[in-house]
Amino acid sequence: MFKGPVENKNEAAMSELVPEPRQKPVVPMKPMGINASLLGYIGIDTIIEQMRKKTMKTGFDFNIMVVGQSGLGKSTLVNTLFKSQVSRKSSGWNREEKIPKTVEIKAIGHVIEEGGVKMKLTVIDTPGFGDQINNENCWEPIEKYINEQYEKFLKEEVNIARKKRIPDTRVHCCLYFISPTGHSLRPLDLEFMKHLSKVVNIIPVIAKADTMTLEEKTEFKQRVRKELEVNGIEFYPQKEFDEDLEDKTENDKIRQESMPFAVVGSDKEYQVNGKRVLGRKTPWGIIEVENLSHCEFALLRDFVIRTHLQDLKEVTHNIHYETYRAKRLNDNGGLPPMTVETEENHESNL
Ligand SMILES: Nc1nc2c(ncn2[C@@H]2O[C@H](COP(=O)(O)OP(=O)(O)O)[C@@H](O)[C@H]2O)c(=O)[nH]1
Ligand SMILES: [Mg+2]
Repeated sequence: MFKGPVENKNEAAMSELVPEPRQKPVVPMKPMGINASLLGYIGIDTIIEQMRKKTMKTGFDFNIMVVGQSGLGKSTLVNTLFKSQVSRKSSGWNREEKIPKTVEIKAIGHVIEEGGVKMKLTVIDTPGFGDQINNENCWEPIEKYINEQYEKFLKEEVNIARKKRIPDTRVHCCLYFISPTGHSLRPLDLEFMKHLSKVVNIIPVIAKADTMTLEEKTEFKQRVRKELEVNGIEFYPQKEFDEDLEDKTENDKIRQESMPFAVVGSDKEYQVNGKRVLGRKTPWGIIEVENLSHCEFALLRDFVIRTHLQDLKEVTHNIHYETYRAKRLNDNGGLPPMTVETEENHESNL
């Protein structure tokens, strides 16, 4: 049934490929009849499969930074997120340096593989943030780190013999941990998010949500959203980057209801109704971290990994990195920073 007309049509199209000179460019004729969809088939949809194969081969980088005061459960949450011991806690260098004196930034990379797709996940921990008596400007070392990654990428990009695939160390997402006080955000929180929301995708989370009652949690979430709005702080997903109505509808819901995700973290498993679940054991029972009626961890995980991972990467590249790049090239009189080798050189060259 299908074959005959298709072949005929192809022949017809072929004969048209030998046009008389100076005629209009050959446009495939409008297919007619029942096999219209087959006739017009070009194969553009196979790009999805091609992209999938490429991604499976090369894998991709995804870099998450966690920021917040010590003891808010950053390391625990990161472990929970990937159900593997990926953060600082696991590498055993937590013992001696209980509270580092200054903000240290540590990046630990792990390759995670699922369904044949490789993801090189790097978690950047910032122990020591906000732990000092005077926390003025404590966002600075973090901003510096983020900018250094943009600079690295930029240098690779403007290299004459540039790598086919530039290693991406740029921070795609910064989880900012808010203390579950039930009061308001602290000046430190506002300062950090105010400065950093311009250079990185910030996702605010309320830490240790199990320490609040349901009413306290709802109220605190509302208050945090209000305070962020009053202070003009834009968190991810930023309104201005919604691409279409579908994005807007989906993201509005996240912005107005889910944010900031009130999470509970744990890397311990318990037996609940015959199933092993990640949870926290308390005298009153087990808090299941992946149970939506217990906390919003699963929402956060789905948001970062399942629905917005690619978008986080794109906003980082198209907005934050682009802003950095334009500024750097401008400062450099329109020239790419090619001769610049180190950070010190770069400063003296400017
Ligand atoms: N109640 C409660 N405790 C938590 C939670 N997450 C972590 N903790 C505990 O808080 C302490 C500090 O956690 P850690 O992940 O090391 O915090 P970090 O300093 O921010 O990395 C540990 O004793 C954790 O077991 C949570 O969601 N709820
Ligand atoms: Mg930690």
